[in-house]
Amino acid sequence: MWWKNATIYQIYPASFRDSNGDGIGDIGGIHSQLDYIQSLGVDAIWLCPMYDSPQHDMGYDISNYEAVYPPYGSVSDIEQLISACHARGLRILLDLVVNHTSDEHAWFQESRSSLSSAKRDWYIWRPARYDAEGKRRAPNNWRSCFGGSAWTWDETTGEYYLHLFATQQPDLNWENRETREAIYASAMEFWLRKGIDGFRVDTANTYSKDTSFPDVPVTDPRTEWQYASHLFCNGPRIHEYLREMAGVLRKYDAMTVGELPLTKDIEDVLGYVSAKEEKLDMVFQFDVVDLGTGADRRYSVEPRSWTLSQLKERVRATQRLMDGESDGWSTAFLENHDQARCVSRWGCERNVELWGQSAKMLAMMVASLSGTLFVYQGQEIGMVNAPASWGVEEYKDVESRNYYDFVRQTSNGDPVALAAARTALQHLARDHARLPMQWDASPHAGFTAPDATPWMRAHDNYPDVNVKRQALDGQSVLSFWKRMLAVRKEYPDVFAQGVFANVDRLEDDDEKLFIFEKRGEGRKLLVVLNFTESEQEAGLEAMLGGKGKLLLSNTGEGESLRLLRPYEGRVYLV
Ligand code: ISL
Ligand code: CA
Repeated sequence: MWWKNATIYQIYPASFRDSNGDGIGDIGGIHSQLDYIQSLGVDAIWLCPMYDSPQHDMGYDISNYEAVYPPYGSVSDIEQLISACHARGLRILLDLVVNHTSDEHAWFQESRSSLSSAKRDWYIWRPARYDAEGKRRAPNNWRSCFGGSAWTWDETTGEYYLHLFATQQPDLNWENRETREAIYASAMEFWLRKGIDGFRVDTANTYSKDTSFPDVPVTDPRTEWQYASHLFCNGPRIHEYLREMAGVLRKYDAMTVGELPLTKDIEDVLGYVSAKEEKLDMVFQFDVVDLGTGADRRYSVEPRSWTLSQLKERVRATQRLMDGESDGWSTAFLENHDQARCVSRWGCERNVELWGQSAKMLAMMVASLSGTLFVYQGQEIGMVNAPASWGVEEYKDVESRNYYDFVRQTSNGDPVALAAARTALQHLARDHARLPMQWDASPHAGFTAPDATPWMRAHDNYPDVNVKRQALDGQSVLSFWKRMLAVRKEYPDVFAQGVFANVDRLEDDDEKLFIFEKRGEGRKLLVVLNFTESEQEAGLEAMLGGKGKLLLSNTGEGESLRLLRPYEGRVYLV
């Protein structure tokens, strides 16, 4: 199983590299950077959706599974990319988005055309309810993940369709066998036959819903639409569907990593990833990336609403899958295309020193965890969130825009509420991950042609933070990531497969230091991380007892067993 000790590099096609100067990244751009990608020491790439799409949700709204979004390139460009990757020994994963399609997909067009359409039942249609005044109401009070009702009224046939995400993302009806078979053929086998190595499976726990579609209790009186995710995640038939899907994947020996929002208990997670279940090979749990987000609404929260002890607890929760008693497999990641940058969330941007130190320390943390490691484009050079000075118009994501509009409406445009919303977006929005990749100090960070207008503005810091500059600097964040990945590869029993344990030392250190062990075969790692801007007592002498070998450090300094510098991190082999 190649993926167990692997590191997978995630690419967001729109923002990685533009090869033809139209301001939008493309497949040609990815192809042209395979040397760079390989130089990181990764084993595989995962491409976010590159399928044809009207881009209401950046390609997670697919209008044709068997075509490529023309600005990105063609099916043949992907075929060439697959061969080029394989020729270098890199594997390639695509994104599988089959909870919903775009409303422009031919299946939905046909489904919505009439009540008697052959594909009517391929989506989830329900009649209206009518209240006491005879006013038309949605079938229930569920809120979509992007805000507003999860149902949209369709004039043509006078019914509502369900969409857990944007209005333009109608949910497929997995209850229908014919629909499932069409999904397997079009979204999966079409690409598996071309030799891809697997899929990242979007919202892998939402295909089965409670088909009685009950109302949920009102938790937010400001609106009619209520949080209902617990009713559409982990539904009654989800395990049956995933097992069926795994049967298709098995024919091609393809791997899967499923996205698993809102599955919290380890027993439930194991239901998806335990090897004997034969469903998904691994999943992305949300424990860590959800920390510090609003409980009911993700952006209804102050910046940095988290504590280090909570972070430790959540890391531990994802690592429990690897403790030897379960037959599951885990993933380690701090970023993806839906998350703000990890340095801005968990590290420090106060000055260049602390930025670099904390970017490396976070790299050390995540790359020392067990499971398959995922690195998101730009993470390897310590890219940070868009600056606080940028106006809200720079935020293009459907979720950001909907949230800001929601606050505007419910607060009647109150400037204080809007300022808080903007602050929250600056801290947590999905947009931050979608800024152009910073290649060099030329205009637009070298992402596109100098005279082009990139689809999102390049970060102001690109003259300082970019690949070209860091590649020449042995002490850069990029150089550190390369070293880190090489060392991880050298000791897979402790890094990718070790058994994690928090080391609790002094009570009052709890919110300052994160110390953990990874037990492997007759040896262990000791990872020591200072999450503060000041020096801390390390007390390493007692912990190491003269036995540890320093594998990695994120400072250029000599090692002191007594003191840890701000955001210093070390990995010892004991
Ligand atoms: O991004 C989130 C919160 O801001 C998540 O709740 C996210 O909506 C959820 O993880 C599902 O994400 C996936 O499916 C979405 C798409 O917008 C995301 O980009 C994708 O990763 C709908 O297809
Ligand atoms: Ca382009």
